[in-house]
Amino acid sequence: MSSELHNDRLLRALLREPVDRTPVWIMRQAGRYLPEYRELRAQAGSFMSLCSNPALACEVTLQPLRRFPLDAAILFSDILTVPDAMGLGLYFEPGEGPRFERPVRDAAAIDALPVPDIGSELRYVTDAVSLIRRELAGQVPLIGFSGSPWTLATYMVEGASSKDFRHIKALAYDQPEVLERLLNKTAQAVTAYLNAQVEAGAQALMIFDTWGGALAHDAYERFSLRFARQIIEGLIRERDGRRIPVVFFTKGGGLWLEQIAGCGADALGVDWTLSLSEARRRVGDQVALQGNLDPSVLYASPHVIQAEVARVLAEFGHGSGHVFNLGHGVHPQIPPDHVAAMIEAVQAQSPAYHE
Ligand code: 1CP
Repeated sequence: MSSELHNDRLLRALLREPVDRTPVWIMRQAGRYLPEYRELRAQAGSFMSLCSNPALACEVTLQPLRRFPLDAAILFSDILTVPDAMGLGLYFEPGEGPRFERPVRDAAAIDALPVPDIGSELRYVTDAVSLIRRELAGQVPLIGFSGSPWTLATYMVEGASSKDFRHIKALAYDQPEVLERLLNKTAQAVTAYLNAQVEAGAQALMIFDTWGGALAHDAYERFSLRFARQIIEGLIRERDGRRIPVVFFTKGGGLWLEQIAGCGADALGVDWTLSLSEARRRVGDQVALQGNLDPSVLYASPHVIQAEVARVLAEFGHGSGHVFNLGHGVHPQIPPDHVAAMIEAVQAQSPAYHE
């Protein structure tokens, strides 16, 4: 595999090295807002049949790159493949989102869970990573990812998406050591999974802690951040002479930013609830920042989108260390033209911040 990378803006910005303009990619850039994705998914029959077939996962990964001049590809997969490989039985109820056949709610179920053998159970993911790398041919870097142990555990214990997290919170308060055993096992699986993605060709890694912001103050350190730190310590950080940057994203974690900045990641994802100027002031030179346009801005008209892009770029200000992104995933109802307007605005406006 040729290791030459023609566009390394993403990797450079994540390491706070100089760039000519701010790199941009979009969380959930491959997915339901794209008609070509909806068509392929209808043909494949289900979301999991896309994920588990490396050729289809590769095709879906590349779809947004054919439309937009993005600075990164992100593996098309899902965070819930890891608990699926631990035997929980992932399935998708049409229109309802992910579900597990066998949620784990007590010590006996948690202690019986295996740490999966990534090489066999998640071979379809690492095969997709190798194939995508080959097809990208150095056009842009490929981001691999996983969920954080806490975020994965919310689905593993609740058995589905949740608004109140009642089962996992009850477990956290009644039997914290049992929950810690689950998080520890999941952290081991996630570490092996991310390293397997690096070995297959992933050039940057992102850990999604989508539900970290649902935790109470001290509980965030105990049940989320600590395990993120443990994972990051165990990751392969260099490959083919290049550093593999790690992004850690706790949605709703703005209150704890200083604390999160010490987790060992090169960059932090930031949602739209705080300004990048404040975020930058609070983390200093410790980490780069990725974000943080409110995804709902993309419902507005292109001239408003341009103005909001201008605002986010100005909030970060001059110098490297910013990767432009939304503050969370793109919504399925967004017109692709509006995504194009956002990317064009970043390309047109950001060089001024790197002179
Ligand atoms: O076609 C469909 O109906 C499936 C929708 C879908 C898609 C497109 C799901 C089910 N997952 C994905 C892909 C996906 N999931 C990616 C692809 C790469 C990209 O282009 O960004 C990524 C990175 C994820 C990660 C993911 N899955 C997260 C963390 C990031 C985030 O958005 O917060 C979470 C929480 C999930 C769980 C999940 N999987 C799918 C859905 C609809 C959900 C969210 C359910 C919920 O809100 O609880």
